[in-house]
Amino acid sequence: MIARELVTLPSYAEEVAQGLTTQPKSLPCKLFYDATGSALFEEITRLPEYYLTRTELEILRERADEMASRLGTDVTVVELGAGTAVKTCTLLESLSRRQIRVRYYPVDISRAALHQAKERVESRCRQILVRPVVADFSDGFEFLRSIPDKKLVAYLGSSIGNFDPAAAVAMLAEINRQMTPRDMLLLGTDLVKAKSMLSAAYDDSEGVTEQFNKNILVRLNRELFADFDLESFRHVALWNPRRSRMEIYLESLRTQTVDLPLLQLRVHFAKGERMHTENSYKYTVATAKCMLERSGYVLTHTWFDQHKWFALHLANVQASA
Ligand code: AVJ
Repeated sequence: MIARELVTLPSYAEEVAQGLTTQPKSLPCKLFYDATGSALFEEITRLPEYYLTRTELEILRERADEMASRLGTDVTVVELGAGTAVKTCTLLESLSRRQIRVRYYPVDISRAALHQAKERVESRCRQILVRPVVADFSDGFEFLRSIPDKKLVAYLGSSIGNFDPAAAVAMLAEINRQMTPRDMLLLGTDLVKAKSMLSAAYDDSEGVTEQFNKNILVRLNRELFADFDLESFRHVALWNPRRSRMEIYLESLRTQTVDLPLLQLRVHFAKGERMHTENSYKYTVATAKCMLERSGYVLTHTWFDQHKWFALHLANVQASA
């Protein structure tokens, strides 16, 4: 027996209850990123099949000088979801060759990641001022207003891919409202490509993505005292061409009932029933351009890697009528 009144429910409890009692069942993908999940994602980024991180880094490295010259001088870089700032370093170095002082504001919810970001950038580049910002995007982007200078707001890694088109536009528009007319946006999007390559990226041969997906269940077992049997679910990654997205599920291998005592919930799963855990949208230049225009930006340039697997889009703020 668990003394319910002694346990504080995690903030996501209501969302989980919602997702498990709605058909088809789903869990919010933000639950992936506890300490274990963040480490597993880091591992994913190093997998041979997961081309995204490596490819984006390659574009940033090879085109850093060109990007810097398009940004002009006196630009301050604000990176949303910066993590440990592995990718932005080369761009910052290019900028610091062109201007006297470069300010870099890595923004993340993880204080620990930001600490590493500061150490990394400062050790590589002494003339860069690092000002970490701890912020949760669900609280909005008002902090952008308090950052002076001309800003480049970078949102990399195909993180935008987790949002449905309407939510992506809403978020980019919300960022746009906090920007000044001379600010710019650098957006990383994964691109539509052969299904076989997409499937491999989200269902790797070492099973790291499966572990990453199932870590949600491990977390609910630990934090909500749920009794998900990990062996009774399998990882499924499907390409949905109509909606241009990879869909990630946990599929029940048998008829089963899962108990979530803290939510006072018993959830029934049919054999073969799929619980949705994540979408990862893939763009074309046309669909990315459309998304940017609907959110108040003008696309000015897109950089690709040699295979056109990934894209980095530079956009200006639309002049208001
Ligand atoms: C962190 C959202 C960019 O969609 O590729 C990787 C997450 N999920 N493998 C992605 C993820 C499964 C990743 N993003």
